This record gives sequence, C-alpha cells and structure tokens, in this order.
Amino acid sequence: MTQCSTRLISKLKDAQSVVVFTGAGISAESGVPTFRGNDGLWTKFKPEELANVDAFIRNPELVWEWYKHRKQIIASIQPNAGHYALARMEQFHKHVTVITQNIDNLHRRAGSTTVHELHGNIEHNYCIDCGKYFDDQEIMNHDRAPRCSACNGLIRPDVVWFGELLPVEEWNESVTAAERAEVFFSIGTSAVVYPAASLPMIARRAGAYIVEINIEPTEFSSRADEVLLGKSGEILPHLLEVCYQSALKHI
Ligand code: BJW
Ligand code: ZN
Repeated sequence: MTQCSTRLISKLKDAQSVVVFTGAGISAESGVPTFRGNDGLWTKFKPEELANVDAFIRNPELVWEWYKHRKQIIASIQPNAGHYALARMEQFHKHVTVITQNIDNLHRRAGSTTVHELHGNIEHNYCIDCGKYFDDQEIMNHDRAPRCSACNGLIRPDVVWFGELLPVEEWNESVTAAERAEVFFSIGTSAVVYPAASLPMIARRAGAYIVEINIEPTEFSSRADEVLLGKSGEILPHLLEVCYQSALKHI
C-alpha cells in the first residue's frame, strides 16, 4: 500500500482548502466503465464521434440507445470506498471542493456537499428545441429517442458534449477553488479533455501541492508534486485512515 510522504502529511495537516478533481477512474470500482484505454467504454466509438450534437441530430436513435444503456448502469450502482473517503475529508478541512468531470452523481450520493459538475448530470434531460426539463422517469420507458411533450423536439441528456461550453457558474467556481487550493488532488482522469484538464495547472501555478491518484501515469504526472499509483478506491481510504491520522498526531 502507498506510503504517506512526510510532505503530504504536513500539507494535509495545514490545509484549509482542498480541491478534489475527479474523472471516470474514480467510478470504475463502482462498475462505471471509463472512456479511454483498453477497458474503456469507447473502444468501438471514439468519444469525439458520439458525444457531440451533430452525431445526435444525425443519429438520435444510436445516441439515445447509448445513453439509455448508461443511465441504466448508473441507476443500478453505488458509490465506492473512494467516493466515501472524499466525503469524509470534509471533517478535516474548512473547505473541500469536489470538481468532477463525471455525470454519474456518485459524489453527492456519497455525501460530498460542495460538488461542481463540469460535464453535466446524466439524470437530467431537456428538449433541444424549447428547453423543457424532463426527469428520467418520464423518458426511460422509451425505446426510440424520446420527444418533447410540448413541442415534439428531441430530448437530450443534460451533459456537455464536445464543442459545447461548460456550465459557466460551475466553471468559474471551479477556477476560483483551484486558485485557492492548498492541496489539489487529481484522481482517475486521463487529463486530456479541456478546459477541465487545465485545472491542475491553474492550481499549481497558484501554489497548490498537486497529488495525482491513478492506476497508471498520465499526461499530467510529470507536473504533479506526488503521484500515487493504484486504485482510488484503495488509496483514498488509506489516505484517510493512515495519512490523516499521522497528520492529526502532529497537530
Ligand atoms: C483509475 C481507475 C481506478 C481507471 N482508480 N484511476 C484540441 C486541443 C485541445 C482542446 C481541443 C482540441 N480540439 C477540441 C478541443 C476541445 C475539446 C477537447 O478537449 N478535446 C480533446 C479530447 C482534444 N473540449 C471540448 O469540446 C469541451 N468544450 C469546450 O472546449 O468548449 C469550448 C468550445 C466551444 C465551441 C467550439 C470549440 C470549443 C467540452 C468537453 C466535453 C467532454 N464530454 C465528455 C462526455 C460527457 C458526457 C458523457 O459522459 O457521455 O466528458 S467526453 C468524456 O471525457 C467525458 C469525461 O468527463 C471526459 C474526460 O474523461 P476522463 O474522466 O478523464 O476519463 P478517461 O477514461 O479518459 O480516463 C480515466 C482514467 O482513470 C485513466 O487515466 C485511468 O488510468 C484511470 N483509472 N480506473 C484510479 N480504479
Ligand atoms: Zn420542447
């Protein structure tokens, strides 16, 4: 199991503001497939090919089938030990901000209270023509791409596709949190999708101590202060049980 470096213990002991930036890898141990890599969700389709509005207009049935399948997976799974450990971090710092690229709602379900969803939430849906909101119960029994009860427009999941802007408030608050972070964790993300992937660098430039947790090195690893290699569902509980306990002893 990963050792807790004395540097990390000392940073955690003093930190009032901690930011946790997560990607698909943190939900992998809950049973949500990741996007890239050999076990990736997108081995048949590249995310850039399916997760964009043109693909949806061209082939709404394919994109609906794809999201319906993922909605069913996400509705049937639970947060894992990694999500719960992050929620418990709130006992140790004044501010813990979770910034997630994930759309699966698992951080909130695990009890994290400040969560910025940069790429939306798969449980929400809206009409592309009139904007009317639909929850999953209203549309999940549709085999074909669902249509709006008000205007017959296509209904899409409230997620951010390629070429679309991130929700402005969530983004601005995430940048502010990254700039204020004393310790910044980047967990389970390949760090290749922008602008989200710029957050670790924003935090680093502002002076945060950057810790990456991943099962393998990423494009960002060489710029992190510390890289903990392993599963987030194992490393994060260890961090809480061992590293935080060491930090508490030194207060
Ligand atoms: C574990 C583990 C375990 C596994 N424990 N670890 C050229 C250069 C730069 C940028 C661009 C460019 N061309 C276009 C762009 C912009 C584009 C972009 O960044 N493209 C790049 C891919 C090149 N970005 C956008 O378009 C964004 N919008 C934007 O820029 O707006 C401005 C604009 C407006 C108009 C025109 C142009 C620009 C929007 C991006 C939206 C991304 N959306 C998706 C889909 C969301 C909906 C859905 O889920 O269906 O978001 S794509 C997909 O990737 C999803 C994810 O959130 C995102 C990031 O993936 P993530 O989370 O990192 O997952 P993986 O699979 O890549 O990595 C998992 C990691 O976990 C791996 O490292 C594993 O090792 C690890 N792991 N198990 C710990 N147990
Ligand atoms: Zn409508």
